[in-house]
Amino acid sequence: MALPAVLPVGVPAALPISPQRLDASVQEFGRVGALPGGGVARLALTDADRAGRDLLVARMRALGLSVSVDAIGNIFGTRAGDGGTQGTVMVGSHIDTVSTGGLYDGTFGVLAGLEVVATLNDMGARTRHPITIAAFTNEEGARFQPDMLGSLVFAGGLALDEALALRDADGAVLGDELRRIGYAGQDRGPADMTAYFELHIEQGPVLEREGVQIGVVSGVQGISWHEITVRGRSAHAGTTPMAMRHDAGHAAARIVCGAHDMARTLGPDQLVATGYTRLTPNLVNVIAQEAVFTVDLRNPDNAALQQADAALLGIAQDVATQTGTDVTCRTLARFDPVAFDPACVNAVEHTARALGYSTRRLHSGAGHDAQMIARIAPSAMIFVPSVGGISHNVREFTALDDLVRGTVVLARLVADHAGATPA
Ligand code: HGY
Ligand code: MN
Ligand code: MN
Repeated sequence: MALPAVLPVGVPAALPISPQRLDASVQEFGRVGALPGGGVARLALTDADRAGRDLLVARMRALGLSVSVDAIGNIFGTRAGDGGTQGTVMVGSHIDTVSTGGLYDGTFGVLAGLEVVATLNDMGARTRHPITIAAFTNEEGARFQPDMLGSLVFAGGLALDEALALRDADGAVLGDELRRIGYAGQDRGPADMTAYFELHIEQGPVLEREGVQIGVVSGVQGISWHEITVRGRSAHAGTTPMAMRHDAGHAAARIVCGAHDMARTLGPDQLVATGYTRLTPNLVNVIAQEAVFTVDLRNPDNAALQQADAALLGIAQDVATQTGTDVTCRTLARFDPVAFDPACVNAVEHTARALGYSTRRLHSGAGHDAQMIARIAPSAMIFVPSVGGISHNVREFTALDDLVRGTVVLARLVADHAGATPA
């Protein structure tokens, strides 16, 4: 969509969002699931997540939004348009966090949406199309896999009953947890969307390193999560000759090192990480009988990512043979790279530049709900800098000025695409 050359009279280029109100929102949500040393832990569908959801619903209602919750627990707050329910402009992100979360990952995009609506309300502005703020369930995938679960189900990429049957590491069932916290909804989210814009912190070092104010996100790289289980044989660490050992802990370590060596051969775009490792019986003097661990592979090039997937499975098999263990691999998530809608990406870039902000295009290293919504609506993302490129860490930080700039860009995009007019 081309942006209006002439702004409607009474709708300023930079909508007057309130930095104080935005900062207060961020600090308020930072107290929900707050960790003693700073940061937050609101793992999906825990009591802390419920508290965040309850606060969000209350804030949406206070802004006069109509709130709906769908069957996977996605929350939608909608500001009606004059022209009926067609052509909704949706913004949003997620409010669940990893267990070492910061104040901004996901939550900032949802709170910026609230700030845009609050500003339009202050202005008495009307819009031709509805505006919906979305908070999607279990974006992080830290407790239930895959990640971006709520937006994936909303976009039709995963059957609801399959999602509801997912279990966490302790065996808790997603559907039971959703009912337990009171967010197993009956509603449906917006059916007809003009565009989806997600404002998010970059979570990497690029914008800060280059001194750029706004990231124009062209797309999201491919993601491949593997859970590998190695079965060996527990034995005494002091009496068992090395040649007789079937050491699952040793095999797991060799697979992880093999994965890192393999990634290096595929070039700097191939990323690899091991997030969790569980050994059984996990005792200092017992050779591990079982190791369960994850390997997170990412690459903007899908062919290279497929090559990495295949290579990882080969490494696991070879190590199993060499260590006399058994290995099985389970895919926890596999998403191809996604390119965002060119017109929406151009609108982000044009708007940010028209507002006088410096920009640069980049793809996202992290997964986001936008990559799922892109399946059903023209979508794009706006990044603001992360200090030190740190995220998924309680030290995550983005300066208020940067939060404000991102929110002003979001507000302009919403005003233009929803057809804002003064009272
Ligand atoms: O894993 C990711 O990239 C996202 O934080 N869920
Ligand atoms: Mn996020
Ligand atoms: Mn995250």
